[in-house]
Amino acid sequence: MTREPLSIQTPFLRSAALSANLKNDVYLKFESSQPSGSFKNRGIGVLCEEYKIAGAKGLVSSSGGNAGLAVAYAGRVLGLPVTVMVPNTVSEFMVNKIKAEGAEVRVAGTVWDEAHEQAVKFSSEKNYGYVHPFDHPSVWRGHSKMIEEIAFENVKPSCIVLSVGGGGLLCGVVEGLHKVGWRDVPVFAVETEGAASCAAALQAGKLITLEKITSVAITLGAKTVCQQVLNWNERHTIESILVTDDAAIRACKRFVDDHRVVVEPACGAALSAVYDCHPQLSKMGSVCIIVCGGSGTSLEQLKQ
Ligand code: PLV
Repeated sequence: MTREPLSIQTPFLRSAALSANLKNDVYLKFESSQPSGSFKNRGIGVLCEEYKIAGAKGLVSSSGGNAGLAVAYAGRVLGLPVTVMVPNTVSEFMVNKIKAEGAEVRVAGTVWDEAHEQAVKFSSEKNYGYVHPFDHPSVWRGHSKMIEEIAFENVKPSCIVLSVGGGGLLCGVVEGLHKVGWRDVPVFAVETEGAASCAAALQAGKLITLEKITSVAITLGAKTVCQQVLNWNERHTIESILVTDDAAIRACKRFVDDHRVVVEPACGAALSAVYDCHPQLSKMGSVCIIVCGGSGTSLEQLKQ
């Protein structure tokens, strides 16, 4: 192999199990197949390469886990040192994966927002490029490519279902829909009840900062979504769906049986909206779920 790819084209398949369950075609975009196990490789790969070209000495990120793992991966491929700030909710299982990519991991605070503050400070002290996990145009541009890949398959779903943390995936997907001329394809933005910063912002029409995160889906746990979510909401149909932690975990387990892939509850949130035939989806035709993935959950944790 020459240089390892920063991200790859992922499989796009119809799910027999989910289609039979919903009584409509359900397609899956397997972002769980990216090198670090989540869609993050796409946008973060783009941003890290830009920093490398601009001459950054290193990279620093703040993360609920997956963004950090994607930065660690990109840093190793690009030959840049990486420091990842994580809240203390991130499991040892995940911390070890980030370290295995050669990055330094520092625990900073109890939620992602606190780790973010530390990482911004660190980046200016050390002259490292700060890799924001969701609020950066290059990150959105990188994520948007997954929609171009779907359009290339000549399947136009009637809607997209995805999970929302800080909204980077959502902004990238909507950008991609506009790029391929699918402005009429609505997006269902799924969150768990204890991490519903997107639902709050969409309802209020302005950014709302949650007091705390109470969901097990820690990688959905940004207390405020990015402003770009509200900007897109003025030009694109975005509907919010809330699910329980239990439903998200149940969906992860069913997904292991149906598709032999372990994903995090963050991804289980989007899957559960379809497994549980959410009423908002009943008025739609075919559905495409972005299987955003996530490397932070072991099979053992899912069972517990
Ligand atoms: N996770 C971010 C933010 O965490 C992180 O640092 O890893 N699905 C998975 C598996 C994720 O890891 C994330 C984000 C999302 C969905 C949501 O993506 P977003 O933040 O772009 O909406 C606090």
